[in-house]
Amino acid sequence: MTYYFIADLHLNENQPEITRLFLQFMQEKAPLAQAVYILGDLFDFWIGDDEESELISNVKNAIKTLTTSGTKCYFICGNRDFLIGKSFSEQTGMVILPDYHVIDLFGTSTLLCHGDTLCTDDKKYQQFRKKVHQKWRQAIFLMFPLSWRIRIAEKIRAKSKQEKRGKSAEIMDVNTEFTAQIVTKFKVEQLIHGHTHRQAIHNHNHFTRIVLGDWKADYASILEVKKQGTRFI
Ligand code: OKV
Ligand code: MN
Repeated sequence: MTYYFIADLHLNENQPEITRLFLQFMQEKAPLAQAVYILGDLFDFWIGDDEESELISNVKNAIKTLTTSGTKCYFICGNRDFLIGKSFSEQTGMVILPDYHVIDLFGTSTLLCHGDTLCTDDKKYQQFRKKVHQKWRQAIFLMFPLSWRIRIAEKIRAKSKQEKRGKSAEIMDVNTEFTAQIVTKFKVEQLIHGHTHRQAIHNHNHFTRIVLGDWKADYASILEVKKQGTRFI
């Protein structure tokens, strides 16, 4: 019995090597697992399930093939691909989970999340998140034709790139007090998240915090959890 956890692949057309690594993982490693958990930012951006491209269809096919062959695939939305919806889920068999989700890993209660909600020091980002997560705002955005959404998203990304230059490394990391509170609230022994791109296994006083890394052209951050142990492969 094996579980795999990945996050922050940020798949995009300009880095085809990462998509190739993902497809390789989905064909070679994932089918041997009980379940694959994708903890957000599978895609670098997502403006609606109606967008189509070779990249998107290759990824959808890989997930569909996996779920059809019996491996479960779960997804928690990231700060970039939070608009992935029901249609994607139905086309691929990938189950979309809420922002926080507790699972049992061989007797260890484990909280899963993307990780952006833990970065409470980044006030600007939390403000942005609150806005774009409003159901009415999303509904209106999704009513626009695809060509408008592409333009709007490009504008938002350009503006965000500008603002990011002024943010310190500490602001971009999780807030330790808030994270401890969340872990207490959910009464878990372990937390797995991504988002900060700082792959690590932290042994805190009352819980273990596992941070999934981001994917690069020559590096796939994959956490493997077996009864015998937990490690990055
Ligand atoms: C995702 C981030 C761009 C960060 C817009 C309503 C609104 C959704 C949207 C547009 C942008 C996602 C969907 C994207 C994340 C950025 C820039 C910074 C920090 C609206 C609902 F407001 F227009 F009505 N969006 N896209 N950023 O390009 O994928 O996470 S995105
Ligand atoms: Mn993220």
